[in-house]
Amino acid sequence: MDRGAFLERAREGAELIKMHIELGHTIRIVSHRDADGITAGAILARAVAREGGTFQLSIVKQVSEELIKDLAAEKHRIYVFSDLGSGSMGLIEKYLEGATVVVADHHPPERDGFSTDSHVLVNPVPFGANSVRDLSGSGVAYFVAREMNEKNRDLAYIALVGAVGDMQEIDGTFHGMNTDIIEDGKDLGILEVRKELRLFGRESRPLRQMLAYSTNPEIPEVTGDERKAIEWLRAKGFDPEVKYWQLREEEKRKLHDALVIHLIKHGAPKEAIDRLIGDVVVSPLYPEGDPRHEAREFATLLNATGRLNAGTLGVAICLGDEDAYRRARKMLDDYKREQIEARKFIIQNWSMVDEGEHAYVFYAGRSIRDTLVGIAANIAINAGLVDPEKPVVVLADSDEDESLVKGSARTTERALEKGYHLGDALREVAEKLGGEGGGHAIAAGIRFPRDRIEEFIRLFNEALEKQVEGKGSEG
Ligand SMILES: [Mn+2]
Repeated sequence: MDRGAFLERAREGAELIKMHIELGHTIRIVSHRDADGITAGAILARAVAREGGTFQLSIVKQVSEELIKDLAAEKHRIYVFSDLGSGSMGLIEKYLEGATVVVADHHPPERDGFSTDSHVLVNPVPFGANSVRDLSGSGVAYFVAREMNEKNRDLAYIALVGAVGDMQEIDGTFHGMNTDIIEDGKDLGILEVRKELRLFGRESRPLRQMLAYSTNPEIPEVTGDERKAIEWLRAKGFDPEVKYWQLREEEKRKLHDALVIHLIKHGAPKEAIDRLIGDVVVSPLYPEGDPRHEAREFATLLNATGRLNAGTLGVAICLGDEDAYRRARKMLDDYKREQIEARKFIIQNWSMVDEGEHAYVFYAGRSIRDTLVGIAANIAINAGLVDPEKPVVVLADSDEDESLVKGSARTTERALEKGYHLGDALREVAEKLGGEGGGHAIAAGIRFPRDRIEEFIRLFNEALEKQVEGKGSEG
């Protein structure tokens, strides 16, 4: 890729942001809610603050026409989008015409650039980069920040956390401009790239879990079975309770060798073996054993805050806020506990379910949080409580509005073959019940008045019946 031309573009974006800071305008930052977007937002926020500017930041799931209209109504002079925006250039031009806009993103853009000077697309793809491995959204934000001020090189580790969150090093090595960020970070002594075991849990999981939960690659006869992981580790002379970071260098090598031999013996593909040991980014800014010490664990933590609609808490963590970190950890622990309790509740109370011709409907009242109904529906399927050819809906009282219930429908590929489309069915039913619904064929959601659950059960079964009949008449 043409790094020089890309950096020139990053400088244009940086100059615009600095100009508005000097004019005293609030920099309106909008970023994506995954780890890449959260780190990108944090990098831009830090860069603005460093110049003495003020910012307002939102972490969002996606860009929609609604969002851009709302942003336009805020009447800011400058908007900065990170890790998103490249697919919404037309909408941005339409609604944010009079404002300055910088899009710092890595997704393939609608066009190679904007048509006005006040809008700048900073994106490495038109310069020949591969969007999935050469640079992430946080990396683009990093280069904009670095063009604003050389001091922002101290954000290199955060930028790489975003890159790892987007799995830019999925084949085991960093590529493209990600390697430039690594060099910056090494120069400053704030990060290190080691050739290590790339399985999740280097800092926080005992080896038995690190191996048993390994899915990329899978370890034959070990993945998915903690007891076997313990046996395997003991047989090779390792303490299953120890964490990877606690191993001495020669112990790490011994573990790598044993795993490679195990994979070869079980006929694992060469790519799986190559991926096992590779680039692992760690930072001395955090103590060993802290999830923030290693980029993948850090990224996983940030992803979780995003999914729990607490992306700005993730941003605060990136900015070094210890209190935000403690709050996020507690939130995740609570969330995990709630998931375990939801699982227990649904298994113990499954007899309350309404089983119709085409669907199971389970009303959990307040016993399951409304944010967990999708997970609960999956639990019912995966725990074998249901016929896998029949869709499942779990309903719970809405946290926000007592008069409503929220529901999620889930099913299996096998059931879809009968002609079901859960999103279409829930949209249709929601219209009749005065609610809102829709989604994918296999997973969908709905919200409607709580006093209409009986009707919902009837209408949903009818809607699915129609879909099956429709399918039958096609053939
Ligand atoms: Mn991204």
